[in-house]
Amino acid sequence: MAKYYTEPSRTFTEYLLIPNLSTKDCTPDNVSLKTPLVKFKRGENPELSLNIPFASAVMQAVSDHHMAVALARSGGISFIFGSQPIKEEAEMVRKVKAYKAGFVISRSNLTPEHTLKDVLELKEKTGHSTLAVTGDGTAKGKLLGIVKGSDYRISRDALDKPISQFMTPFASLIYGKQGITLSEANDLIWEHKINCLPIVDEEQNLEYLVFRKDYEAHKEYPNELLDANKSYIVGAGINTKDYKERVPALVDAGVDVLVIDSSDGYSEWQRETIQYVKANFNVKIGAGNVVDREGFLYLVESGADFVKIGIGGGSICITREQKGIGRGQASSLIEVTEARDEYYEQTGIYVPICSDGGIVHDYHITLALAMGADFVMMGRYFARFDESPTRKLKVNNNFVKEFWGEGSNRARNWERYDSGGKSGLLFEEGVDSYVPYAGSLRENMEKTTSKIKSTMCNCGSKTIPQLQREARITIVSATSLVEGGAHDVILKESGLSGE
Ligand code: MZP
Repeated sequence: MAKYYTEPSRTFTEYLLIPNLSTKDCTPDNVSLKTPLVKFKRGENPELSLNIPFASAVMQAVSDHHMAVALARSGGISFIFGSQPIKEEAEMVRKVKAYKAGFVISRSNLTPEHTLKDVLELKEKTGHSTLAVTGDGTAKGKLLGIVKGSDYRISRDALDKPISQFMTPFASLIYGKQGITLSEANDLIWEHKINCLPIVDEEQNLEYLVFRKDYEAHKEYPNELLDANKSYIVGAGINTKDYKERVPALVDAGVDVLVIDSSDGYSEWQRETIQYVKANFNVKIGAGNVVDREGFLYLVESGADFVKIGIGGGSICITREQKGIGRGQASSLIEVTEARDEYYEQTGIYVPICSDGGIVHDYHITLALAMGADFVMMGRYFARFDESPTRKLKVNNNFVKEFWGEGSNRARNWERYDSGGKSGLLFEEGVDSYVPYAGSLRENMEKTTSKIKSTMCNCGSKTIPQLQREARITIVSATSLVEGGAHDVILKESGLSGE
């Protein structure tokens, strides 16, 4: 006979947090959202942590290199989508790792033989008023000079005047040497009252440009998630089919952490993939998705560095309708957390849990953390922002962004849903949709994190581990759900509400 669960499968909306005593020092400014990304032994620190508990979903419509830079800047991590050719995924990872906060690869370059006309044309095309002059006209060529607006006078200089006659030559330039830190570069910028500092290597080849205005912007991101070389931390999705080719390419591109992206991770294919990666590479790997203790322990014993929880709860997901498998996200999380905590108790190894999918309201994130998740993965949430890779359109007079599931015909990510046998998507498990456009990632995340911190203060918690230990959570009855929103009043329009 089949096993029957006595408890129904529940979602976040069915729960609420009950406040604990808020001590006077428990203010949002004192709350830390730092959280482990990969497993660690009791008493040790995880090798990778997040500064905020946010990961963007392994989806074509969400996580490319632009999203990865924007999210790492704010302290979270993106997992670049794996449903693309290996070379292209590796290239996206490489772009994130090459992106140095405040150090930009020069995008407007000419040679000394080019003319003032070329300068004006390039300036018009790119909008850049500072141009690098290199031996071969490339971004990494030997730096021979810089051209800025004050080096020429359009009214006096002939358009065919060669750059060599009016550029500021290398001998007169203030420059930084390879390896200089951003704050040292900034000191030079201030000391010499310049707006742009070129950085060169030992052979005088141009590495980067540092701009005064970028440094100011950089200072506004105190939570940046950086590696030891000051590059942004980035993750990437893999599957259990082509991992022997995909993983070496991603590791070569500098990926920090991998995740096996699958709608059902409780499989021998995941075990084989994890074991292959562990045996051949020194890179962290998460696995999933699972929704129960058995699935969790199977992946942990296979060597997973973190485990992703959730089947069928994603906003674009129709797996439950199509196949009748899945579980309410809250129920999954509660059971897996119990298994994780027991495992920690017995072995001294803490395995972070990622709650993936089904976050609709900001408070769901706090609930997920209180229920034991160490971080959440979101698709819909991030798809709404400027930084997501999809088109912004106007539909019925409202701005929207495109958002489609990995199991939709549009993404054709059959590896994520494959259960062995013949390849190909025989039926869809996801939809193609729009989400309301919401503006910039940064502004939205500031609002969301301030809500999380505020709720944590209500719960008397200054850290996520404390919230996980001390939160008190209640189920809400169907009737009291009504009481949760505004009710029995006639609402006026308010610019202050909304997620
Ligand atoms: P959400 O944050 O949009 O609710 O959910 C995002 C999650 O849904 C992803 O991280 C992934 O686990 C899952 N997903 C992605 N595509 C599909 C699909 O096409 C899907 N069914 O379920």
